[in-house]
Order: sequence, then structure tokens, then C-alpha cells
Amino acid sequence: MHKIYRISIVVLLLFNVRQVSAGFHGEDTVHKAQLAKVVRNEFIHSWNAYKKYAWGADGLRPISKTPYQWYKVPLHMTAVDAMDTMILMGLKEEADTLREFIVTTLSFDHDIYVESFEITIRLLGGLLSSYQMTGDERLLKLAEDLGTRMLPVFNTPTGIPYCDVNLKTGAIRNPRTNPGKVGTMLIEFGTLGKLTGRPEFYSLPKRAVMEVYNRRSSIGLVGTWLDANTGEWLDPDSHLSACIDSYYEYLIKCAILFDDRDFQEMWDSSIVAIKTYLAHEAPSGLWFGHVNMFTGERTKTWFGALDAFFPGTLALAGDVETAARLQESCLKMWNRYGIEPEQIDYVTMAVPDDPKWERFFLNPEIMESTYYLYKATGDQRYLEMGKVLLDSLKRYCRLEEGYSELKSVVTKERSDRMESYFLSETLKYLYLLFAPPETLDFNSVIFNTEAHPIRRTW
Ligand code: DMJ
Repeated sequence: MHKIYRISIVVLLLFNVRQVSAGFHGEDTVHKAQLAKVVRNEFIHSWNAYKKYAWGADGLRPISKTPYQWYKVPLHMTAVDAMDTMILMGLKEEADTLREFIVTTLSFDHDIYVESFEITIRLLGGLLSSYQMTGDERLLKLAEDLGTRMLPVFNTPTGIPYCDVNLKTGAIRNPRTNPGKVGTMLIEFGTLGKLTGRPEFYSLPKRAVMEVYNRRSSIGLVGTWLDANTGEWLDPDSHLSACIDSYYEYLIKCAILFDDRDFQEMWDSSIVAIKTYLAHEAPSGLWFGHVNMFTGERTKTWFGALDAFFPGTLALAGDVETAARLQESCLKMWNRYGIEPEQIDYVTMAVPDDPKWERFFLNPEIMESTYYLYKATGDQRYLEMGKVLLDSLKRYCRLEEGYSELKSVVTKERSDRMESYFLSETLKYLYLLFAPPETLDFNSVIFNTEAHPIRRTW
């Protein structure tokens, strides 16, 4: 099935390549090998800062040069998240040392409640992709242990998981959840199920997604928050942003990775509703805004850093034309302040009136979509875009040691945090954009939402 998408992408490419190139400098203006080297150096620069000030911790505060933990015991979030990027960049010795550290020190036998979404995408995804790249069975064992400890999260009246699970006791809490959290488990759990021969790892998260999908409105949309006990919607805001984003991403990715017709059908019907109700042709271009899930009435003309995953998802699903148009809008959002805000009002082309939307968290989504579009079209324009993104990152976020987030893209004031996905996703997608194609066979993997590539070996 994957190949079919590729063929349709190539056909669309023939019609789109000229139009997409307009405005950029054309062939050979980007020296790929040189840029790949730059990104690799930036990864080493950031990794060294983490190693020096936060080794083994979940993350680094790069301004105060201190570590931070998510829970009372460290789960080595940054280390696990960064491992497969290191392998792809050919940092073999560093990756081998790191792997030894992880398999000998990482334990999930702790009396802590963890957020199942984040632990799934960062740790389970990271362990599984590094296992597939190295063949080290100890990584699979850790993944199975983690997955087993998390399974009780599905023991709810509806089958829709709660948000948190205790890794030691299996107790669960926090039934207020969203489609993003529920729908972003199957790539990781499903892969674990296939690799261990345990079908419950596949069936439970699949059922959970279907429970959410079956509660879509009569016009085919899902909302932002729902109650895992009753299945009732708690917030009818429908969009592609935080809380929903990767629910849609995983519909098409699971259809491809697992060759699962149910997921293909869920994607096919969802994309019709998305394009009918969320799509918005504004003077500034094509965007996907907010509507009420029941009426389709427009509620906000907002789009943000997280929504920028969608061109990549559209390209993967074969709709390169829409993907390319939306990517142009994402670039406008980026260029408005020289780096993207968390949200922009695409009618006024300004940040909505609350300083919290001015933040930038070193997010990877726009890089991810640039990479997908380059793979789908081969168009130099996306290399140029990648260079714009890399230059801004270096200009506004680089520190003497590590990279920082921004409190405001308007003032460029810094914020003291470097999230693990900066190493797992942001720099990985930029590197893969410029690196030789043989670095990773794009057509034989599906990336989880944390950019951990999973190969279908079953
Ligand atoms: C990452 O953890 C994942 O990409 C997730 O899907 C969304 N949030 C961050 C990056 O922005």
C-alpha cells in the first residue's frame, strides 16, 4: 500500500513541481552535504550540553545549565529519545555507549504515575526504533516491560484510556482526555504486539481509537476533550492543533504500517470532513482553522506550530497539492517573526492577544513537513525552506552550550528549557532532509509522532 501512495505522489509531482518552485532560487542553490554536516554538528553541540549538565536526566535547562526531571525518578527521556538520531547520524561510538547506559540503568519498576501519551511516543517509540536499528534484544525487553506496565490504562468503562498510569501498581487516573492522547498509541503498541506476538498490544489501542472515531459528530469531526468514563464530549472545539493533531496523523500512518483497512476508512472519511469544515481559504493562503464539531461553524482563525505537521501527513496520504499549499502558509507563519509562534491568527497575521501564544518550544512539525514534501517532490524549494528554518534556529535559539526555547518570538526573549524532541525530531528531520537518501530508506519506514522510524518487519 505504501508504494501506491508513492506512485500517486509522483504523478501529482509532475503537475506541481513548477508551481511549487516559484519564488525560490532553483537547482543546486543548497549544498546538501554541507548542511547535513551543519545539522549533525548542532546535534553534537546540543547533546554535549545535555551530557555535561544533565546526563541521565529527562531534560536540560540550557540557560541555568541544570537538569530537570518529569517525575521523582528519572526515566532518561532525552537519552532514549536521542538514541536513534545518533545512530542515523553515524555517531556509532556515542550511540553504543548510550545504549549500554540505557539497558543497564533504565528501570520502569517505580511507584509513579506517568502520562501515557508522552511515555508512549518518547520512550516506547524510542526503544522500539533503536531496537530495530541495532537488534539489541535488551531494548525490546525494556519496551515490553514498559508496554506491559502501561496496559491497565485501557481498563476503563469505554475502553478509552485514562491519561495516567502507575508503572508499579497499574492504578490509573485522569479520565479527562483528548483524541490526540487516545489516538497516538497504536504505532508503538501495535509494533510491540507484532514483535512480541502479543495481540492485546494491538487490539486495545485500536479499540480505543475506534471508540473515539465512533463518537465523531454527524458532520464527521471530533472535538478537543472527552470523558473516558462516559465517552461524552467535554469541549466541541475541532481543529488540527494540540489535543487532536496526531489522532489524524496516526489514522493514515497505522493504515500504511499495519495495512489495516479500518484505519484507511477512518482516514478517508475524516479527511473529507477536515477539508470540508476546517479548511479556510484566506487572503494569506490556505489554512485549517477551528470550528464547532457539531455545527461546523467557524470559531477561530488560528493555526500554530503544532498544526504544521499536517502538510507532511497530507503528503504521506498522497495529497501533495494541498500539502504544498499549506506548507507555503506554514512558511509565512514562520517568516512573520523570523521564527514561528505557538499560534497565529491567519486573518490578521499576528499572534492572538495573549503572550502565551508568542512562545516557541523548538517544535519540529514544520521541519517534518518540509522533509515529507521534499521526499514527495524532490523539489529544491524544500531544501531552501529547510535552510531558512535551520538559520533561524541557530540565530535565535542557539546558546554557547545547547539550544533554548523562546518565551516570545516577538521579542526573542529566551526560555530555560530544551525538550527531548529537539534531539529526537527537530534535528533529525533537518538532518534527513539534507543527508544522502541511503541514510534512511524513507519508503520502508513509518515515523511515530516523535520521529522514531518504525520498520514493518512482520
Ligand atoms: C512532540 O512530542 C511530538 O511531535 C508530539 O506529537 C507533539 N509535541 C511534540 C513536538 O512539538
